[in-house]
This record gives sequence, structure tokens and C-alpha cells, in this order.
Amino acid sequence: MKTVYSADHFLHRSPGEVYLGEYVPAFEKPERAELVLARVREVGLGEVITPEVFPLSAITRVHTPGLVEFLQGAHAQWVAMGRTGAAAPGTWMTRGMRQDRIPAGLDGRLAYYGFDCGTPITQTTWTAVKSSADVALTGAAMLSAGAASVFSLCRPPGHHAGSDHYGGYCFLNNAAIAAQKLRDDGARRVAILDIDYHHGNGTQQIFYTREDVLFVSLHGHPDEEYPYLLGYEDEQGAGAGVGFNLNLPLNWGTDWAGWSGALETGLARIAAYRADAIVVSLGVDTYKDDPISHFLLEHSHFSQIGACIASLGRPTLFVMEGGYAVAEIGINAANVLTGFEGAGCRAKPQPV
Ligand code: Q9C
Ligand code: ZN
Repeated sequence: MKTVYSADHFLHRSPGEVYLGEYVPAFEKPERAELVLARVREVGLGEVITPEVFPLSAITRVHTPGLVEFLQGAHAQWVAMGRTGAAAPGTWMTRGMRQDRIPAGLDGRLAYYGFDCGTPITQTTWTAVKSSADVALTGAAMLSAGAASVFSLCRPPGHHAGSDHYGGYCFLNNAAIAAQKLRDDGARRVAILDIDYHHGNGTQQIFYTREDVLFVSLHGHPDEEYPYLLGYEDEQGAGAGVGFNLNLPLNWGTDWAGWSGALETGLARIAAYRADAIVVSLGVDTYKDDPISHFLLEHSHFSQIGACIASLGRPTLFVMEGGYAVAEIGINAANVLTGFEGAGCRAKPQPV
């Protein structure tokens, strides 16, 4: 399996975030992608290639031009107002507020487009964000050209970004952009399997009224876990999309027995859908020692996840999402990929 990677990801570095009431170093940091890349090379997964550059029109297939222009220009406007540091909202939209009017001023647009304060926009964030989308699009193009599987080593991650909102360390929804590209290249049905610890609220929102992209997500229950306001099991799609959204929320403390049961349910739905291609939102923040998460998966389980996904026998694009146990992120992510490839890899999944 080839890996698509761009060093431009270094251009996004969050200055820090508020966690449990304290300002702490950001969990989502450049070292994450570097350690995944190092492990991909160590296990001999396959060639590592740089992405092609795609036009913005591939992004505005799923995001509004307003969000894209905002992300491109926000930091320059922040600086023009005499401010230092990174651009982030301190006010958010809620019930009863105007949704039909996009404010002219920067702080108003931060409130309109952003949904948390953990996703700051620096001077070079856009370049990293665009490269991450290109990494996903390149992977999708390779699948369209006949590859059986590709790993798009995206950073920053994407699954919390919706058509017109960003947050949760995510600016553009790489997996959704890739799924749309697969559709536009001719795949009739695309399934997105989101195994990140957090609900992929952005991906769900983007495809909620559509039957041509099935969304299946395993995640921390929104009653107790971020992003809290989406991801319940009664969200099953709307309009033409009814029946094409499957949420499998799980409680804090879920172990392999509970998690793998939900995976079986999700995979059965995808098999019944007869997807032409599968996009996996690959978060490994389900790991037992993840610093912001509450599931209990171990290294060997990630290998089993890959093998289970391979059993669907469909062209599969893996898109990197979360995972914050940085020292072990490479092992966990690569175990999914080598588990998918079975005996095809040189190194054994490790340690068990
Ligand atoms: N300071 C992913 O795993 N935590 N995103 C709250 C507010 C956000 C996780 C941040 C967790 C987002 C891609
Ligand atoms: Zn996550």
C-alpha cells in the first residue's frame, strides 16, 4: 500500500489549547504525522509519495466557498486588526441567533464558522490545510485509477469540519473531500467508516441527506464525549439520506469486546450497501493510553481492525484523523494498515 504524505503539514502548529480549564500544549501536533510516517517506513508498508495539487473546486464540492475564503484570509485579517498570535473565536452561534447572515467583521465570522476554540488559525495554517486535502484527493485519485488501497497521511485531520464550519482540530474535511472525489470519478456508492474515537460530526452533516455516500461511525457517546451535540443513534439521515447514516455510540471504558461488536455491526451495514469504494476515517485515539480519550484498545486490536476492514474486499482509502498518544501513534496506525494487508508486509504488527 502506498502512502501519500506532504511535509507542508508542519506549517500548522497550534500554540496550545484549553483543556479541563487549563491552557496546555496542543495535543494535535506535527510530531504525530512524523511518527506515523516513520513507522510506515519501518514496517515497509510501501512507497511514500507526495500529493498532486488539486483545484479549490475539488474542495468546494463539499464545503461552501465562504468557509474556504474565510480559512484562507482569517489570519491576515487578524494581523491587520493589530493582533498577534493565532485567530480563534471567543463567541459561538447558538439557538435563537441569526444563521442567515454572515457577519462582515472577522470576530463575527470566527463565531459563525468556528465551533470551538481549540482550532486556531496561524499565518501558515491554510497552506497545511490545503496540502492535507491534496493528500486525501491524491489518495482518492489513486483508488479511482485502480489501486486496491492507499494511505492518505493527512494532517491536520478533517472529520469534525462540516460544509460551513470548522473545529475539533479540523479545518477541511479530508475524508469527505476524498469521498466526493471518488463519486465524481465514477464510484456509484461510497461508504465512509469513521473509527476515530470522536464522532465525525462534519462528515455526517455533509452527507446527511444523501444516499450515495453511507456514513458509519463508532465513537464516544455524545452524552459524555466531544463533540457532544451530534452522534446519537437516532440520527439516521434525512430526505433521500434516510437509512444511510449509522451512529454506533459507545460509553467511556469500552474495550475490544464492546468495540469490535460495534465494528461488526458497522461492517455488516457497509457490506449490505455494496459500496464501490470505502473511505476509512482512521483515528487511533481509541487506544487505551490516549490522553484525551476513554476507550481501551491495545496495539494488537489495531491489527485486527485492519484485517476486519479488508474482509469487505473493496478498494479502500485510509485517511488519517486523530490519535494523541504520540509515542505509540505510529504503531497503532501502521498496525491497521499492515493488518489490512495481511501477510504482504515485512514487519510483524507489534507489540502484542
Ligand atoms: N479546547 C480529532 O480527534 N477537544 N479531534 C476539545 C477544546 C477537541 C479531537 C478542544 C477534541 C477534538 C480529530
Ligand atoms: Zn478523535
